[in-house]
Amino acid sequence: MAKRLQRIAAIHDISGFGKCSLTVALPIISAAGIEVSVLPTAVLSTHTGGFTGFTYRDLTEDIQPITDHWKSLDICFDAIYTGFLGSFEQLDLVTKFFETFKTKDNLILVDPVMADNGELYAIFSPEFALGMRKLCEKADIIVPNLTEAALLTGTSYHPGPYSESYIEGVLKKLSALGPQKIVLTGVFFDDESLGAATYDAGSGEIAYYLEKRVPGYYHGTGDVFGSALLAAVLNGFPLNEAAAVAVRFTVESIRKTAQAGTDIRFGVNFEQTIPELLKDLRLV
Ligand code: PXL
Repeated sequence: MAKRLQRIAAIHDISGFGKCSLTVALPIISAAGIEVSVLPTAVLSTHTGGFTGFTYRDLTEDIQPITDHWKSLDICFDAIYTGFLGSFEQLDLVTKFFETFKTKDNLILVDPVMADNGELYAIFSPEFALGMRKLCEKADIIVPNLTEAALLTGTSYHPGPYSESYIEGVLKKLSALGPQKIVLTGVFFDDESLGAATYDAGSGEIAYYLEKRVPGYYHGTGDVFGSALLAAVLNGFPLNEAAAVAVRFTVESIRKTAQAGTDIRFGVNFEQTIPELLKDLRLV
């Protein structure tokens, strides 16, 4: 009998315009040969980063019925990938989802989307970070940026440049929360480059992968990164190599966007970079 496709559950919002969360996770992970079941937590007209007047249809009420229906169908997932979650109630419901679908063989990847550049996103209260920390405790892999890492570990945020000893301290504090594998984004040691650091608590290995920095702040890049990372992990890449694939994909998508001169709120040109991602993943 043919082996079934690997399958993940992606639990994020749908921001109709602006390329982030599900409109990024679904195409990237599907292109990498992995089936994506989507559990939308909210429908927005745009993401909340830099737009005003966006609509926000909360779907909290649907999360448990969707969980129950999927369970009744005996569906299983090779990974569960969560991103932007809008409330404490959603954090609790996603915890229940983990309890329902976690097995000894699958993995939970939590991207604790809540902050960047030293600041919480406007819609979150400081207490939300504590709830997100609890969710991270249940993950196998977490993918915070340095602002989120500070919030999760209850330490103050430093804008960088960083030293290796500082980054290693952050990685170990994050792993002490529970996850075996940490991928920290927004790491840089000088103004020329930018990338990610990884820590595998099982092997004790710490690795860095940096690329030449493209100036400017582009929205949705955390989701582009997280989706490519998960695609690489599920395609058998070790954590440090998966992070390298994700950095290359994200930076190249940003580079294409910078060349096109698009509004930075509109997301990055990941679509045009998918062929390079598939080569990097050795799928073509
Ligand atoms: O890319 C993260 C993200 C996802 N979803 C929504 C957001 C953001 C970041 O601002 O606003 C709705």
